[in-house]
Amino acid sequence: MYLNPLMSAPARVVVAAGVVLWACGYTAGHDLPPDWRGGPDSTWQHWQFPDAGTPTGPDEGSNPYGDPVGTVNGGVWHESSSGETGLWRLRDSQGDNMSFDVPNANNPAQSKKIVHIQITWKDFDGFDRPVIDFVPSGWEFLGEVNTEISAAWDHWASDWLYPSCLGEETIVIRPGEDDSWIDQVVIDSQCIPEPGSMTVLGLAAAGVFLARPRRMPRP
Ligand SMILES: [Ca+2]
Ligand SMILES: [Ca+2]
Repeated sequence: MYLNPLMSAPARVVVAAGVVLWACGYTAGHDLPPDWRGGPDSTWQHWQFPDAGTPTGPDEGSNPYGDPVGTVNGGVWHESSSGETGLWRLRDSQGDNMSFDVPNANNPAQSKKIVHIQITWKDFDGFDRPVIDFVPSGWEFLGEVNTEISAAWDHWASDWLYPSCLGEETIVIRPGEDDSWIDQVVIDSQCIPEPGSMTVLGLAAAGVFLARPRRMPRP
């Protein structure tokens, strides 16, 4: 369930309680949130593809900065496969892909953006792990972890860094060399201070401190 920031406070509490109860059963292997989820200037959104319509809004998540939008361009939807439900097959031969527009905090004090992307994909003969592209480009790949969920399905988490705090980015998922089957996509984002600027501020503060107590002794 996606929490609308404009929802009344009591309604948000009721919906949030329901999400917590439901999420307890779901998080095993499928949603492994980064430890900064819920922190300042962060968003998260979870698409599960429960029906054949293009997904638009996420199925759950929280984004105070706007409405995230998912779009499937081409693709073939399947109700279930090898124990997972609601899947998109992205065909390499047809140029299928899915894209996700994620609004973010527009906070000039924060100078970098980190994005954590989780994709559950079918690791099976004839299928490939999908590929991630960004609009705009220029993202630095930080690292990844791929975990087996079952004989057919894997969970792939990757982290990416952008050198400024963008107000919105688009994440494009397309097939690898063969077709890719996608069960779910979870995107977390956070604007963070640039470590370099923190260092400069820290050094400046130290300089003030060191410069202050110098006083010539009186003759
Ligand atoms: Ca699904
Ligand atoms: Ca596998």
